[in-house]
This record gives sequence, structure tokens and C-alpha cells, in this order.
Amino acid sequence: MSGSELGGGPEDLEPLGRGLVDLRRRALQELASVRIFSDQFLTKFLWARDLDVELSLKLLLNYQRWRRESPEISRCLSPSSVLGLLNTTYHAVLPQRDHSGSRVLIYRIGQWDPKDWLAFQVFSVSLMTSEIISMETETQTQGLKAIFDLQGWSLGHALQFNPSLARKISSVLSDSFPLKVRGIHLVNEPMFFRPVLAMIRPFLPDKIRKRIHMHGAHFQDTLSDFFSPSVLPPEYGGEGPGIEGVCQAWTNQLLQSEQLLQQIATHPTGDITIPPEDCWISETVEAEQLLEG
Ligand code: VIV
Repeated sequence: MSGSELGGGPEDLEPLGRGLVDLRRRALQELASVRIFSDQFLTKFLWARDLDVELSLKLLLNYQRWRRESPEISRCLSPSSVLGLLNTTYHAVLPQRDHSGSRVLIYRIGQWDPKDWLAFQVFSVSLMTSEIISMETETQTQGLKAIFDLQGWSLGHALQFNPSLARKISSVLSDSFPLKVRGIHLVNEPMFFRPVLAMIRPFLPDKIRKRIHMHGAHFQDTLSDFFSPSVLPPEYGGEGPGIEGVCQAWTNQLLQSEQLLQQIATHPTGDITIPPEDCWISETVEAEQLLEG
């Protein structure tokens, strides 16, 4: 039996090691002003694309572009600045992974009062969580599943929606963030949520579209086809810890990550294992080097 058939041995690291060498070379070629990328950082992109170097490179370039084009979200990763929203128990990452090792996230849209919080602030919560969980090795290989509870979706929410936001959502879902999206589960979605989905869907690749499941009001009958009861909170038909407690626990996790998230938000590439000043050749340094040389 070969090493790869056995699994788990050091042989399994070889494809990743080769991928790192190739991706680093390609990434430094494409991003002329960047000087260095860490293994930890590149690894996220490689696993998100099952070690395909060209696809990982595209994802890395899209991630850099998305950060640049959405500064109102990517530059403001501050849990304390959205504490009021987090304290409504809007969001949690469940303590248990599902049967396949995916992270399970819950968003309770009804807890978001659109008079108090703008869509970009709400979006930043997802980006903060995504940055944190994408550092976990098991999440890099097994991805995530998100449950959106749309009970309480209102005109006020819909009015914050526009094509530009729809594009930003579809970009992170499809090819601008290094996380595998393994499932999107909508529960309690009202009829008048359909136009919103219709705005997002055209931008999504078929693969992701097929992973969107609409469960409606009787979600308890069908959500259990995807998640075992031990994983879900009782409010979602499971036997795990209650939703309020898991939201509070994740809020604390986010608050503890304030500094880390701040570093990611202000870093030129998002690769915080490299000090920002070592990371890229700024135009002024380049000009000085030219003058000296
Ligand atoms: O952010 O993997 C009306 C996922 C999500 C992310 C990010 C990554 C990711 C699955 C989203 C899902 C949520 C960054 C990496 C797209 C932020 C959404 C923010 C908006 C303002 C929330 C409003 C709720 C929407 C529901 C959208 C349902 C779709 C996701 C189908």
C-alpha cells in the first residue's frame, strides 16, 4: 500500500510542500510589489483549492483585490466597534464541527436592527469570523456551513440591499476568500426574501448555487438531514448548547481577537506572520533603491 493510501503520514505533506513552492513563486511573480509570503498564509489558499496551484493563485489575487476594493469592510475588523450588534446574539460559530469536520456558523438576521447597523458593519462580522476560522487547519481542509435564520427579515433590511452589496457577497462566497463554502442553509426565509437571493444567485458558480438550501418555516424537518442533533442548538432542533450561550461565547472569542483582527485589517497583504514593513517594497523605498543603485 502506498503512503497516500494509508493517509495521515508525513508523505501527505509532500503535495502541500510542492504546492507551497510553486504558489509562492507564482504569487511573487504576479504581485510585483510583494517581497515575501509565509507558509501559513499560502497554505490557506492551497487547501481552499485542493492544492491546485493555479486556482489557489487566482484565489489569492482575488482576495487581495477584494480587500482593496472593499476597504469599508476589510479595513474595519474591530469586534468592539460592533459590540452592540454582537450582544444581540446575532452570530455564533458552534462549538462542535459537523460530521464531516466542517465549521458550523449561525447568523440570526432578525437580531440585526437595520436602524442601528449598516450592512457593511454586519458584513464585517462575517469577515472577522472568516479570518479567525480560516487559521484552523481542520477548517482549511473541511470548510464551513452557514445557517441563516431569516425570521424577522424586513423592508428595512431589504432597503440596505443593492447590487454592489450582492456582488460583494457573491465574491466572498465564490472566489475571494480562502474558505471552502460547503453549505448555505436558509431557515424561516419569508417570500419577500426571494428577490434578494435573485440578486446574489446570478453571480454564483453552479457549484455554490447547488449548495444553497431553503428550509422555510418547517426547517426542523429538513435541517436534520444535514446536521446531527448533537451539533445544533435546541432552537434549531438539536441537543447542543443553547443559541444565546454559544453567541456569547463566540462574541468573547472575537473580543479576544481584537488585536489580531486589527493587524489583519491594516496589513498590506493580510499575511500577519510577516511584519508589514518586511512585506512589500513600497514605491518610496523602490524609488530610493533606484536612486542609490
Ligand atoms: O460573509 O465563507 C441577506 C461566508 C459568508 C461571508 C464571508 C465568507 C463566507 C459563507 C457573508 C456568508 C455571509 C465573508 C468568507 C456573505 C456576509 C453577509 C453580510 C450581509 C450584510 C448579511 C445579510 C444577510 C443576507 C443573507 C445572505 C444569504 C446568502 C449568503 C445566500
